[in-house]
Amino acid sequence: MSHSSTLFAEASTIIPGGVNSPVRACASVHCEPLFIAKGQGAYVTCADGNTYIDYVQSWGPMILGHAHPKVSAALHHAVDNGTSFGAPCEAEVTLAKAVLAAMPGMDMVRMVNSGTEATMSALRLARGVTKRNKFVKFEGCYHGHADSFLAAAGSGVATLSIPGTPGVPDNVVADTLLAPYNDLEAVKALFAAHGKDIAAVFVEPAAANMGLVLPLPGFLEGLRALCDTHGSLLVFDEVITGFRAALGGAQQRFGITPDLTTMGKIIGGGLPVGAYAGKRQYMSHIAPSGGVYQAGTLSGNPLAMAAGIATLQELNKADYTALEHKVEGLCQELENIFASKNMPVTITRLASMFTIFFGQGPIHNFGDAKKCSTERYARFFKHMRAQGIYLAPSAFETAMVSFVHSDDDFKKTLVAAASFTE
Ligand code: KE4
Repeated sequence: MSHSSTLFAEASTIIPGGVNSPVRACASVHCEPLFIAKGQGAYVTCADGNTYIDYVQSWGPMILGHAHPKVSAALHHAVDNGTSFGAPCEAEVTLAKAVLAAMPGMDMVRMVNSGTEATMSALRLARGVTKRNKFVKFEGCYHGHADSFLAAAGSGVATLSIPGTPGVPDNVVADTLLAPYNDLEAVKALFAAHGKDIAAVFVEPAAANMGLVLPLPGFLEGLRALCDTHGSLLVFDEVITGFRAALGGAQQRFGITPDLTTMGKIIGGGLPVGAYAGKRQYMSHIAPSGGVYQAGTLSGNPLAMAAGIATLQELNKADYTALEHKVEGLCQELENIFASKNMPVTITRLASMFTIFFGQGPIHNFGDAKKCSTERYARFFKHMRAQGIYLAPSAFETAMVSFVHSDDDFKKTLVAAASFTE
């Protein structure tokens, strides 16, 4: 029995499902999870000492690769000064400035401890500012596990086919209005029916939790216009795309400025950090400057701030264009491999993110994504893991490439994919 299996058996008796986050359990790909002992650069090593090329990257944060020397050094320095003060510290100002410098459409930012906290708080703020309760989200998008967002959610909710709302009262999701991603007419209909009651439209500007689904031309622009017309706030959930789609996130890449932005993952450099940011006219409503309450014992934690600062310092020097070209080449080679097998595959890509859908495209929304074969993805996942390639254990997630994945890593990935037969 492998050490990972032993650990999983023990974990399963004392941690629900043996994991601290459902999608890690590998249920949808019909295998046990690896327990990871170490990450280094583009690689992770499991408890049994086997090393894998890592395309999960902790679901996004590790864009610099694991244990980046600058991030590790910053943490080593910070930890010797104490781990938490419950009082403001300079590092919070430094990271806030770094985030706002990259996203000039935002005036203020509040640090929290997860993406869930960021979106939950942004929704409360939008409701407090507009004095409206309803909001729009898109089927297959995932904005964390706060009650209001668990309707037709993506990521682990989709992966495990969990009915959207066990434990969430119907009246809570009654204010959650749903539309298919990329369907502007559906959003117009919601505004026609509820316009004066809609506080916000929440959108992943590139949806990465139903697999990677890109916005069609005009979709984001249309949401911006509808929000302007109806006095609703446009909220870009950039927990994944922030500092990934571009240094300034999807809002920089697509040239659309939302009213609020939620972030996480990369800005913590692998430590627990989330954030929500926006124009001063909205953020000034947040306590203690305003009446919309939100708080957190460990918000702005000095260790997490140190990791985030070091990460963003490196990203400000990084060549996003070069990384994008490398990933474009990898995806083109993957398409060629599957075409040579006459295997119907659609690969979506944005910057250093990609998803391999086992089905015919185009993939424009959650319905399209669900038509693809999750069982063939499960077989592909297991095949690749056996070849030393660690992909997301779900067809409804997105592969991530770091700045330290090498051409040799890509070659090994392509060789492994080429030997996949079923
Ligand atoms: P967290 O609460 O997990 O830090 O962030 C929630 C969240 C919010 N918004 C978006 C766009 C997100 O993708 C996420 C979380 N992403 C998933 C992976 N797609 C987290 C992985 C997990 O649940 O274990």
